[in-house]
Amino acid sequence: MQKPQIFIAKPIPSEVREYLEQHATCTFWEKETPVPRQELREHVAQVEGLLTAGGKITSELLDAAPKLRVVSTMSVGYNHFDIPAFRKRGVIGTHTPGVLNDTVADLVMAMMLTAGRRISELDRYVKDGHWQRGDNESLFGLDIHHKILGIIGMGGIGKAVAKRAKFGFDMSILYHNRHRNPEVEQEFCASYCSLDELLQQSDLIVLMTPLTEETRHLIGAQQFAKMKKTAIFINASRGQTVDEQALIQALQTKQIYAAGLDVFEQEPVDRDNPLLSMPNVITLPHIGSATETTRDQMAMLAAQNLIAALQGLTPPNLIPELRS
Ligand code: 8YV
Repeated sequence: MQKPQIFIAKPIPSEVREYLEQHATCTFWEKETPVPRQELREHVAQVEGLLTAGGKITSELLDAAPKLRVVSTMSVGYNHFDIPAFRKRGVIGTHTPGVLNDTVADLVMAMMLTAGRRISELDRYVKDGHWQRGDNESLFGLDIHHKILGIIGMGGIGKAVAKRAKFGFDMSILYHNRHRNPEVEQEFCASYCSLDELLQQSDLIVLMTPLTEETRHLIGAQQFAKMKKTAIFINASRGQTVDEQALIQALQTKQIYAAGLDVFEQEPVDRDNPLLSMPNVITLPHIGSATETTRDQMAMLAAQNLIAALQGLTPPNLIPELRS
């Protein structure tokens, strides 16, 4: 049987390369910079399978790809896929849930601690030579242990955060989700509540919901107004789930205490974005899953999804909205 042609739009580890080469005729994009749009269009026009990571897969791109049967993204989020266009053309879409949960949850905990104990601000303070005898009280932060944590979006990553918070930091867990989850209620003594209740009662708020039309700007001025003045707000989902102007205002007017952000409405973030000059805001370049081990696992899973689908099997991680 002839091997299918595939295009891999992102550098991948050698074991994943070898795996793909066993099953397909591969064209690899070797550069770290994203494939320019026109080149991507030319490549997808030739292939049955595409392995990607974040560039938009639009209906216009699918139109340029008459042979394309499968698009596999090396990410859990798939908001860069035009799902109705996939459905209309019968193109299979897959993603990589699960393998990144612990790595992203670790980063969420790091952001909570960094924001609460002002770690990046005070690291700068020492390095810039401002530390003086007797200035200790002005350096106080907030505890995170024993606090109330509100998790918005209780999927795999939300659960990994709840586990750390409950068993590592003895926090009480509130959560808000599309569906109630009796398992997490039992495992982490988590309480399900409305979004408003969660915002009002939580000391730490972690936004982990996928980006959809329903969750775009889920957190805006009204929601920040409900939070405690001592609240720490963490976003490790997608920048567009938050109205960034409202977040900036909430921080400028001290409506909330601090924020930890791994994602922004525009990425890379504009250099004049006011968030970058706020000492109580942690700004990270979308590195939730960015460890070598986890990215390797994501690449392998994306490759396995792609090959399974091309072989006519049900891929392990079909995008939920594309399941028949
Ligand atoms: C990265 C992510 O954007 O998995 C996701 O949805 O946001 C991140 O892990 C992505 O995997 C980059 O390759």
